[in-house]
Amino acid sequence: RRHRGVVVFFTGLSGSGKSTIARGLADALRESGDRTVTLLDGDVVRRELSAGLGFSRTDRDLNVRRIGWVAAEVARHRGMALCCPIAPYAKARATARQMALAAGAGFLLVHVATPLEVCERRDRKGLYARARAGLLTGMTGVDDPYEEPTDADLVLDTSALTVEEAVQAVLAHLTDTGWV
Ligand code: GGZ
Repeated sequence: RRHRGVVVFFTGLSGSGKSTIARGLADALRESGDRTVTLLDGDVVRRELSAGLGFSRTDRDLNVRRIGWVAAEVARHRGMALCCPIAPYAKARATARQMALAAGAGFLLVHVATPLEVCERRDRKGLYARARAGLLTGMTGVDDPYEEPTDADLVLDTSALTVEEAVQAVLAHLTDTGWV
């Protein structure tokens, strides 16, 4: 049977584990192999699609809208697109969902709800430390908002799950809902 396209949209704080889970999911899906997977990775998107944008609300919304649009185009052609921006604003996430549905595709919002204190303890890039020291302003979760999703299809907390378990949870959900 030919699959319909689907967008898996991960949202959560910096350091919550979105990209790691998305990469693991992409690998798992490519291995089982009956559909094409496009990973719109955060760093690559910021470099290739949203070069020049910063972290104001306007720029974040534009970044998330571009990601949502590209993902919807991928899904329109029956691909699976994985996106992992912070996407802190509910309205921009809703727009991404609408664009996927308008393209005749499915949309799965995965909230990677790792607590701020855990993200902050990881602080792989040192951004939280810089924000706490007042050297960086507008850091999501510190002095910039993150609107908790009320419409998540799946909620994962990577302080309670391994990456592998988180990937399996998304895969199980996709299987249960008929997307893979
Ligand atoms: C949040 C920031 C900021 C600020 C730089 N706030 O952990 P990272 O480093 O690799 O992921 C974060 C990334 C966020 O970019 P997104 O495109 O995902 O954000 S949004 O959806 O809001 O457009 C973080 C880094 O960029 N970063 N400054 N002020 N994260």
